[in-house]
Amino acid sequence: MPDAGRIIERNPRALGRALTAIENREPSAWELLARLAPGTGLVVGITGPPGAGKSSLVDALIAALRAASKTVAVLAVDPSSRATGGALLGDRIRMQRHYADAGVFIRSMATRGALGGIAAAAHQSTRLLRAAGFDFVLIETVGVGQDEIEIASLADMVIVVLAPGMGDDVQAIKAGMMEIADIFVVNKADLPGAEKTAREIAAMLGLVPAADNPPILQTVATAPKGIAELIEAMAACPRRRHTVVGASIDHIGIAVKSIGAALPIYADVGLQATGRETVAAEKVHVAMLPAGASRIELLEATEPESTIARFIEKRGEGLHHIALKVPDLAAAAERLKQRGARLIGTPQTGAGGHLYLFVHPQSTGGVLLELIQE
Ligand SMILES: Nc1nc2c(ncn2[C@@H]2O[C@H](COP(=O)(O)OP(=O)(O)OP(=O)(O)O)[C@@H](O)[C@H]2O)c(=O)[nH]1
Ligand SMILES: [Mg+2]
Repeated sequence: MPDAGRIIERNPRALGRALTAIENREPSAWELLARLAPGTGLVVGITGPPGAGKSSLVDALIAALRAASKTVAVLAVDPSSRATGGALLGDRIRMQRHYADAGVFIRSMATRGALGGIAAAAHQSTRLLRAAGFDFVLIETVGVGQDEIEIASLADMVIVVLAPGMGDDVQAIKAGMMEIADIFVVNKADLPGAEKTAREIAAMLGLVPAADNPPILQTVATAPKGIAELIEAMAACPRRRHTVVGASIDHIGIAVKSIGAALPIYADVGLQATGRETVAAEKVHVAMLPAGASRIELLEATEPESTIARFIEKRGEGLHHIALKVPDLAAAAERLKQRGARLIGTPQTGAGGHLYLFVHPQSTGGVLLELIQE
C-alpha cells in the first residue's frame, strides 16, 4: 500500500495502486483513507445516456481547466454489464491526449453488476482523489439505472448530459435525472434539435416548480463550444449537502452475568442462540441470537479483569453497545471526526475481515456505538 505522502504528491503510480486496493476491498486501503485529510476539490458527477458525449465533454473540461492551471482527476465508471471493453476503451481514446499531463489523472472503473458495485468503491475512490489534492474530481457514469442516484450521493454537483434526437430518452430518464441534475447540458448542439431538447427539459422542469431551477446549457464538446459557460455554471452552483443513508442495526450487544441464565428468557420471547463462542482476546463468551435482519449479542466476561466484567461492575448488566452496519466506514469516521465526535482509535480489521470502529458513548447519547463495514 502506498503511503499517504505519495498520495498527496498525486504520484500516479501510488494513486493507481491505492485505487486498485480500494476496488479489491483491501482493508489497508481503508486505513490509508482514514489517515488522509479530506481535501477541498470539487467533485462533479457527469451522467447521461450512452453516447450523449460525456467523455468528450470531460475531455473538453480537462483542457479548459488545465488552461486555468487547475489539476483534474477523472473517474470513468462503467457498469460491467455494458462494458465489453469497448466503452472503457472509448473513454481512454477520448481523453488520451491528457494522459501524459502530470496535472491530470484518469482512471476507468468497471462496476460489478448493479450500481451497488460502485457504491462503496466509487465513494472511496472519490475520497482518495479529493484527498490527493486535485482541484476537480470528475466522475463519469452512464445514466442507465441506479447510477445517477449513486452519483448524486457522492458528488458536490451533478451535470446531466443529453443530446438532441434522443427522443423518448428524455422521457425515459426523466424520473431519475430530474431530481439530481444541478446543471443540464444539451451536448451536440451542432446537430439539429438541440433547441427542442432544451425546451423539453425546461418544460419538464416547469412541472416541478422550484425556486432555483438548474441551468440548461448547450455545448459542442468536440468543437469545443460552450465549455467556458459550463465552467461558470459549475462555479456558481452551490455544493450539495449530503444526507447519508444506508445504515442498519447489525446487532445489539448486551452485557450479562451469565449467558446460561439469560438464554431461557430470550427463548421465551422467540429468540434462539444460533452460535456460541469464546473470544479469548476480548475475554468474553458470546451468544448470538438472530432477531429479524438483526441480532442480539449476549456478552459474558470470562474473567474479572475484562471490559465486560468492569462494565457490569460499574453499571450493572445491560445494554453494552449497538453495532451499526454502514456502507462506508472511513467516510462515516471522517464525518464524525469533523463534527468533533469522540472516536475510540481508528478503523480496525476484525477476524472476519470486516472493518470496525467504536464511537464513545459521550458522543452518541450514552451508548457505545460500534460501526461495522463488511
Ligand atoms: N456532433 C457532435 N458529436 C459529438 C459531440 N460530443 C461528442 N460527440 C460524438 O459522440 C460520440 C459519443 O461520444 P462520447 O464522448 O464517447 O459519449 P459518452 O456519453 O461518453 O458515451 P458512453 O461513455 O459510451 O456512454 C463520439 O463519436 C463523439 O465524437 C458534439 O458536441 N457534437
Ligand atoms: Mg464515455
